[in-house]
Amino acid sequence: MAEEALTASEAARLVGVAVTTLRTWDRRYGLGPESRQTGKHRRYGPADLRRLAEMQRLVGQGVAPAQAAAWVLGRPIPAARRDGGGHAVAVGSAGPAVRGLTRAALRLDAAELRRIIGGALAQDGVLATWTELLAPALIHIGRKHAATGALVEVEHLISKEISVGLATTEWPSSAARILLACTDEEQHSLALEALAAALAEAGVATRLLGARVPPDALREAVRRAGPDIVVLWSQTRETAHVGQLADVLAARPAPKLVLAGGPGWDGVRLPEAVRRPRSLAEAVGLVTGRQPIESSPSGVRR
Ligand code: B12
Repeated sequence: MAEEALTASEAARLVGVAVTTLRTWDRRYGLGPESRQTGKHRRYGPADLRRLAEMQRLVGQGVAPAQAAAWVLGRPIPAARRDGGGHAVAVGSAGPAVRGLTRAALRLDAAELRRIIGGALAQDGVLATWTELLAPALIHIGRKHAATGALVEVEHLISKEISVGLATTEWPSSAARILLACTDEEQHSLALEALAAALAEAGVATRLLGARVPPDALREAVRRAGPDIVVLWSQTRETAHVGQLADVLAARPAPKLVLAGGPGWDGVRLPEAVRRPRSLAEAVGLVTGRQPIESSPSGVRR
């Protein structure tokens, strides 16, 4: 990116849009040069060019220009018309840390993602970082993806960086009596990775099998490891395989506690003995037995 200030047509050429588009973005969304020179032609500096390049990338991915401009300028995102409204990403009203992380993800800035995630984990610990920073950013990006069909590469990059950050938590030396697994074909493993890291931070070791654990493999892992506690994660209805919960409950010796985590289990009739934590804090509390935890009764869950 050029360091010297550029004219509108030079900036348009560099970013790869028509100069009329640049002027429209300025007039409609206030995406003009930040420092305005009175009496002279307005010049675009490096920060302006970076914003324009981000705007161009988002629009190129199918994000509505008004929404893209709001992302770039850090303003509340207007509701998208294309998704029927109401699914806009309200990143502008999120905390500055969530905004910073989300923006770094949108720019595909891996180094910044690693810096922010590593710094937050070191400073605030896993529980607070996941609950207040990582989960909100993921949910924002997920909504944006649902509204536009774009940003799959953004989801992949932030997921990878979150995994890397969570995996660097120090591992306890105690024997692992807890088994964490996603259900068959369930690729959403991050919440379980957060649980493993939060438990490690609390001094509790786990065996984390991760994504897509088929029924045979889960049965075998339970048979061989004989865990006291099993947590099965399902993110979507399609992967809420109640049979896998039944398999775990049928193991001998049976685990003392079986948890079903994730929104996939919502509205699904679960075996009576299964507990249903609703947050990372609740799951940590149930597993460690260290916090007074209120968990919903079993049966059909909402
Ligand atoms: C990252 C991501 C991915 C990554 C996953 C990487 C990884 N290693 O995990 C990748 C790119 C692989 C992926 C793939 C897919 N994804 Co995806 N993904 C997401 C995203 C952005 C975040 C997922 C996540 O980690 N969520 C965890 C937390 C942050 O969210 P949550 O579970 O809703 O949190 C609530 C509770 O669970 C609780 N909570 C939060 N944390 C914790 C922790 C614990 C321990 C507990 C107990 C509770 C708890 O609090 C929250 C509020 O109630 C979501 C968006 C979203 N809203 O989640 C989409 C999302 C889940 N994905 C979606 C889809 C459709 C897919 C795909 C099918 C896309 C495709 N067409 O290929 C595939 C494959 C899915 C499969 N078969 O498993 C949809 C699901 C829609 C649905 N309900 O059916 C979502 C919601 C995006 C969307 N809005 O469309 N995805």
